[in-house]
Amino acid sequence: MKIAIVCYPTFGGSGVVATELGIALAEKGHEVHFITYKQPVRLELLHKHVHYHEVEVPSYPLFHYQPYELALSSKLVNMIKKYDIELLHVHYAIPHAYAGYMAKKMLAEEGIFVPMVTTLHGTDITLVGSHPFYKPAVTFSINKSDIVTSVSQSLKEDTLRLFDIENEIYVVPNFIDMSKSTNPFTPCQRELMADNNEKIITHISNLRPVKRIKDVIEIFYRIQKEIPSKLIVVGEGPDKLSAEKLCKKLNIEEKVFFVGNSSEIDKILCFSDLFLLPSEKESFGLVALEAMVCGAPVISSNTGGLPEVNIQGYSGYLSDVGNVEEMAKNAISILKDEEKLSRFKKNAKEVASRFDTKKIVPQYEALYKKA
Ligand code: GMT
Repeated sequence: MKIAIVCYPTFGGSGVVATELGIALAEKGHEVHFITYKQPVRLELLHKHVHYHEVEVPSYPLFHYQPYELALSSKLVNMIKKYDIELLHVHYAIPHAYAGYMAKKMLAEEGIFVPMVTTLHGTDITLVGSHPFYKPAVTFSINKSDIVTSVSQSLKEDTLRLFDIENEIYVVPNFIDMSKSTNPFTPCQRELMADNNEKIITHISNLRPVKRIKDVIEIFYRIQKEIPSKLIVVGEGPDKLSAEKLCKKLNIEEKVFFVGNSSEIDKILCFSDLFLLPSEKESFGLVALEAMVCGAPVISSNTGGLPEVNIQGYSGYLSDVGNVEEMAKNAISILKDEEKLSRFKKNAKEVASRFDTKKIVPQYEALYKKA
């Protein structure tokens, strides 16, 4: 099948899922065309079935806001015609589903029918999409999609609660390539970050308020009082500065490394003993799955789709949002007991295997056929 994928090219989870899906589809023989404003961070164009088309938005002084949706829908029309694309899969409703629908309508005028699959990822529904400024357009574009998917049961329920949805929503969970977890080419250079007697705790996110980075620091502060340990924070975002200040205030700056964005998180996760994700909201928590596949148990909040990914008392522990005392207590209970730690590491990998690419990608293919 010839498939066009529209996504955000940045470090966000939706872009990562879209990119990994495109790569997996190409490996299965589909012809995949990524259409976005920058080459997605995890996309290497070293595959004969993978193509990338950049959306350019020429700036004009009259425009206070550059019309990206307009440029995207025009690009979609041109690429769909040029490459005889048979299916359009848009990730993140805003503005991709809206632009995709406009492209569909323009193509229909020329007698070309292209079905559109829209995947809802989380913040497009729970944070941004439900705002009154966007809600009518988001409702419209979800209802006009030929197939709608959500990355968790929890996100499906949120969507049905927040919007007037007439379409069926299919739950297709995020996925992970299990073969990467046994990649012998990933060196586990633990000694670069910590001494032998220290545990390594990791957090990865875009450091936005929804990730509650302050809680990450508070949890680690409590852990390091009892267990010799280091914290690695991966990512860039608006809350980085205040998190650094908090580390200074708590006198733990020497034990916390802010390493910025990374496209090689598997190299960091391979030596992580524990992963922290105390988010305010999380439709799925792809990063928790990425940690689990590398054998890191997860201490998370119990919000949104996280209980569908992190299994209480098995792959980690879940607590109410903001309950840093309990999160720290649970983290310590795993880290101080070597037998428990290795059991939880094994369990984390086992749970991750339930979300293997091989099990999930066929679900998307079946929906493409239906569309
Ligand atoms: O986590 C973010 O803020 C980025 C955001 C995105 O759309 O890129 O992530 C959302 O989509 C991910 C992939 O489906 C999910 O794993 C994340 O849980 C979800 N984030 C939130 O719901 C806050």
